[in-house]
Amino acid sequence: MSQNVPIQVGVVGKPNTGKSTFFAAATLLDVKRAPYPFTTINPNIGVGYAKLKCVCTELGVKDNPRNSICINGWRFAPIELIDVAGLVPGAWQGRGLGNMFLDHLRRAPVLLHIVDSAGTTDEEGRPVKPGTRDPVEDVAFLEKEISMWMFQIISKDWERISKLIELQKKYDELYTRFSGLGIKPELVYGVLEELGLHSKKATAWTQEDLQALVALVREKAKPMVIVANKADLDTAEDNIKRMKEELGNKYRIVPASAEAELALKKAAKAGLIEYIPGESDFHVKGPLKPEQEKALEYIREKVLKRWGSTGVQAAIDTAVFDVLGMIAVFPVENEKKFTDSLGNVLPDVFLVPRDTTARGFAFLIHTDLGERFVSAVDARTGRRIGADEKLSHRMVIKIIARA
Ligand SMILES: Nc1nc2c(ncn2[C@@H]2O[C@H](COP(=O)(O)OP(=O)(O)O)[C@@H](O)[C@H]2O)c(=O)[nH]1
Ligand SMILES: [Mg+2]
Repeated sequence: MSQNVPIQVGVVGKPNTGKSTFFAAATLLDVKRAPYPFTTINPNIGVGYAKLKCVCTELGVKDNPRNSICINGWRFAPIELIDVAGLVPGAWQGRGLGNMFLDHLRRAPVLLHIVDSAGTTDEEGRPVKPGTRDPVEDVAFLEKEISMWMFQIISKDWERISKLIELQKKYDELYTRFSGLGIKPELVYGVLEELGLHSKKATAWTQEDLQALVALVREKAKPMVIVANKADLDTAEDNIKRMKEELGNKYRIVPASAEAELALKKAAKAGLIEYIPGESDFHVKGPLKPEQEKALEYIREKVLKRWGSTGVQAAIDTAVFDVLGMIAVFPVENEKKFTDSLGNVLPDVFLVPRDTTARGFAFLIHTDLGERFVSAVDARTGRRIGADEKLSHRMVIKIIARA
C-alpha cells in the first residue's frame, strides 16, 4: 500500500474574493506526468504545486521527472488544492454549510484564506465601492466562522459528554469529536494543558472554557496563510500595509493577484510568453495584439513590479514549507546515476514532514519498503543513513531493503 498521498491545502474565504480564480490559476500547470492516486474525483479538488530548487543543476544531470515537473531548474512538487465553498457570515448556523465543507476542512492541514484586500466586496461578497470594506474584518470573520462551526460540533450534548469524560477519567469522547475534524488527540491534549483545563473537571468547564479550547485548537490544527488578493487594484496597497501591521504577528500575509497569475499562465499556454510560476517577470515570445500587450503591461506594472510576483505560487510555498514545515526528498534506486529502476533521472520528489526519518520515509513510499528497510544512502555523498536519522530538505536518497 502506497501512502504518499499529496498533502491538501484548503482555499477558503467569503464569496467573490477570488477563490475560484486562485484555484484555476494554481492548477493550470498540467503537463504530462505519471498518474498518481487521486483520492477523489471532485471538480473542487485539483493538483497544484509547491516550488523548490531542483537538485538537477547541482548534480549536473538532465532529469526526467515523473511525479513532478522541472522547469529551468525549478522543481514543482504536487499538492492537492481544495476550493472550499460556502463560507458566509452565519454559515456555521447552517446557512449553506454541509458535509462537503466538513469533509474539505477535515482533510486540509493548512488553509489559504483568500481575502479581497482591495475592499471591493462587503461581508457577504456583494460589490461595494472599492476600498470601503476593511479586509482585516474579513480575517476575524473567518476565524470566528470556523471556530463557531467547530464549537457546534464539539459542544453538542456537552452535559453528557463532560460527565463521561469525568467518569472515564480520560478525554476519549473529546478526542473522537476532534478526530472527526482531522485533529489528533496529541494536539487537543496539548491545548488542554496550555489552557489549564486538564486540571479542571470537565463538568465545571464553562462555555467560555470550551470556546477558548476550540479557538486554540483551530489555530493550531488549521493554520492559515492570508492571501491578500486583488493586490493589483490601487485600493489594496494601504490595506495590505495595515494588514501586515495588524495581523502580521499572527499570520503570514502574501499579497497576490490570482487574476494576474491566471492571465500569465494562459498566455504562457498559448505560447505568447515565457513565464515560470512565482517569477518576478515574464518574457514576450512573439508579436502580441494591442489588447494582449496592454493586459500584460498592466500585470507587469500593477503586480510584478509592485509586489515581486503574483503571489499565487508564494502563497502555496508559504503554506507548505513555512507553515507546515514540509521538506522535499528525492528517492532514487541507483545512487550513482540518481535514477529509478527504469533509468529515469530524479523521477520523483516527495513532500514529507520535517521530522521524517529514513525508515519513516520508506514507509511513506510503500509500507512494504518500510518493513524491509535496512538502511539508506545519501546519494550526494555516498554516506550511510540509519533508520532513525532525520532527513533534510532536498536530500537525494536510496533506500536499501531486504529482498
Ligand atoms: N482585480 C482583481 N480581480 C480579481 C482577482 N481575482 C479574482 N478577481 C475577480 O473577483 C471576482 C470573483 O472571483 P472568483 O474567483 O469567482 O471568487 P470566489 O467567489 O471567491 O470563488 C471575479 O470577477 C474575478 O475576476 C484579482 O487578483 N484581481
Ligand atoms: Mg468560487
